[in-house]
Amino acid sequence: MRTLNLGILAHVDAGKTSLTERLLFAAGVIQEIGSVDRGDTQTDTLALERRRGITIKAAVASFAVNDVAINLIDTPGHPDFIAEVERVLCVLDGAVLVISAVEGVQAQTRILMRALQRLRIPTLIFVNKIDRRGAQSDALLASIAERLTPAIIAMGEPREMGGPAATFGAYPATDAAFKARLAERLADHDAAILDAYLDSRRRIAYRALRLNLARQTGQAVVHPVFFGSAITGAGVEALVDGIAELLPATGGDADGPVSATIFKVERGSAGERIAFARMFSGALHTRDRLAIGGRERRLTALAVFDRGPPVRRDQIVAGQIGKLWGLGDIRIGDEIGAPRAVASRGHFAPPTLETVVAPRHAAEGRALHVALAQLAEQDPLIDLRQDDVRQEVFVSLYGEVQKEVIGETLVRDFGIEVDFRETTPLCVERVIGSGEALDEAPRPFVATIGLRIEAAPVDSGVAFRSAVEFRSLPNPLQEAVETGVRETLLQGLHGWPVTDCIVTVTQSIRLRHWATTTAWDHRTLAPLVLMAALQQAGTVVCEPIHRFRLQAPADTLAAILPMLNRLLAVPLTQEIRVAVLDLEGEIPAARVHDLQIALPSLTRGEGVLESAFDRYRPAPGAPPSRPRTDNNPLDRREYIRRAKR
Ligand SMILES: Nc1nc2c(ncn2[C@@H]2O[C@H](COP(=O)(O)OP(=O)(O)OP(=O)(O)O)[C@@H](O)[C@H]2O)c(=O)[nH]1
Ligand SMILES: [Mg+2]
Repeated sequence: MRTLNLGILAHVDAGKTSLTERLLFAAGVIQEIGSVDRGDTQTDTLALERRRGITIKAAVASFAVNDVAINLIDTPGHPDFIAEVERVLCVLDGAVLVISAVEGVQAQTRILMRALQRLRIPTLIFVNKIDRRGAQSDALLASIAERLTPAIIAMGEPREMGGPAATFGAYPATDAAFKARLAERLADHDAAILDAYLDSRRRIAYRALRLNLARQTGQAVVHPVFFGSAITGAGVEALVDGIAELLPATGGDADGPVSATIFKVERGSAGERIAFARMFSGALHTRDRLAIGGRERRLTALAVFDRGPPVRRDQIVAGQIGKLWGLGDIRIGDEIGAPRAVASRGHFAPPTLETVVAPRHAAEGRALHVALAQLAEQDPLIDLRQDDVRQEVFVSLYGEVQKEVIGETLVRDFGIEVDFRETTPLCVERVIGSGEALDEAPRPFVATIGLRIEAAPVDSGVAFRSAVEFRSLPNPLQEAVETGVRETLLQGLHGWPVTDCIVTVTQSIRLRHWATTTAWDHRTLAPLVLMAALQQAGTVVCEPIHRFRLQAPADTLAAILPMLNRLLAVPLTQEIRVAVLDLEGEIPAARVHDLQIALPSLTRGEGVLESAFDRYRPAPGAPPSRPRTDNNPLDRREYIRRAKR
């Protein structure tokens, strides 16, 4: 049996969880349709999800169509939980991007589509909520073509939109106009179809076009569009047929070398760690011994998703998704067996906010740390930073909703009440020019290191190179220098992560006491040299900026503008259409929440705000700084004193 691992992605509230429920019902996996509003769906199972009516964690459910086993992965749409989507992307064979027929293309829709395209994930588009008043079809198709991708083909059209009787009619094979549109679309990426299309004497068989459509959809160069309603079920059957016909199910090589990726980790009722794995090749069996991250682990139990909830099995094979027990401290992103060439990280912007978490009862400091570490293992982007001097824990964040969820989880799952300090932006430091420094075996180090740091293009990250001969800097010592360099770059001249730069080892001299030279000397000296080079180069602190879109009654503009001004937001374009204001602009990430809170009273409760990270921009005024939590390589004497301890 072939398998299709299918992600359901969309802007918040577009109807992913409702659609997942519908698909499971249509396939006969569930006998009754659960509802997000009642809190009894298959995939929103956490108490917090049910109470808030939003998805927080990605969840898997499975069904079968013909000979294809489909694992649906329902993902959260709220931008605060984008990290969940990030991890899922690397295990998908295909995706359904859901768009609300009423709200249309939204901020997150664009961000998701960009990621899907970058990764070439075959994607169908499902326009949901055609039963709701204000639902659109032609205008929406035009907007999808303009704002997402022109490479779309509507597979049918909605009828009686805007009410419960709305249906979807797929274009039949006999529809000449559809056939012509299909041929034209496919001709963009297929020379044979282009030739036939241009030659009016030749006719292309409809079946050949459909096969070609499946091929091009599988290559992610064309995106078929369906319409329907997750609530009434309209169009869902056509979508299921489309999924089975047009998205590429994989067999995978069950006899090949083992290759699997962990995309989710949760804790079982007894506190045991359970890893969700997607098998790309080979097979795993219970009691197998696996090497993970240099350590041997024994797989004690496994369960495979198979037409419904996961079932205990002895083996999991290529293509499948399953739950694995017994793998110790396994983490999200870990790979079992042969590593895959695809980078599995960094499709979306990193968190741009940070807050301090403090236990309400001082005695729970230790317990809080353990609890947060456990949350961080389920969510690698909850980046913990411990300030030993002030005894504080910093947590990086996407937004206020995520902060609330962390707070509620700590109470519910760990019984720890916490307070959050004010949320502050997570800035970055960009290198301005270039700088170079050399330290020749300063006491107490038995090592000589020269380093150069220079600016690199935006978004290129940190590159580390060596310009010295292998003989004077053998691998273990080079790795020690690199570790020291990378750790130092987490807190630059002003305490923020330094990004987009190239660090080069320019000197490393063999000393007389070579034999005693250790990795410790290299690792510990490197930060001092790097900071000296960085001071020479200089950095500029950049703050995260969001792009926002605000829709509100036109007559509220006069109330909105002063508020934008106060929050340092800059309107870029504004348009008024039929008494509705549509305003786009930029706003510092740390102010988005204030705007969200102020909006209802400014707009009689009718304002709608969407925002998404756009870029980092130099912070105005004196550069903001962040207290250091490392040994402070900017203070040489103090650093050496602490390092020696
Ligand atoms: N009228 C109508 N309402 C819908 C439809 N699909 C979903 N809804 C409603 O829209 C709201 C959001 O639905 P969800 O299924 O939770 O949306 P979601 O995309 O999973 O939301 P997140 O996971 O939080 O991003 C709920 O109140 C649903 O009842 C639809 O086709 N028609
Ligand atoms: Mg949902």
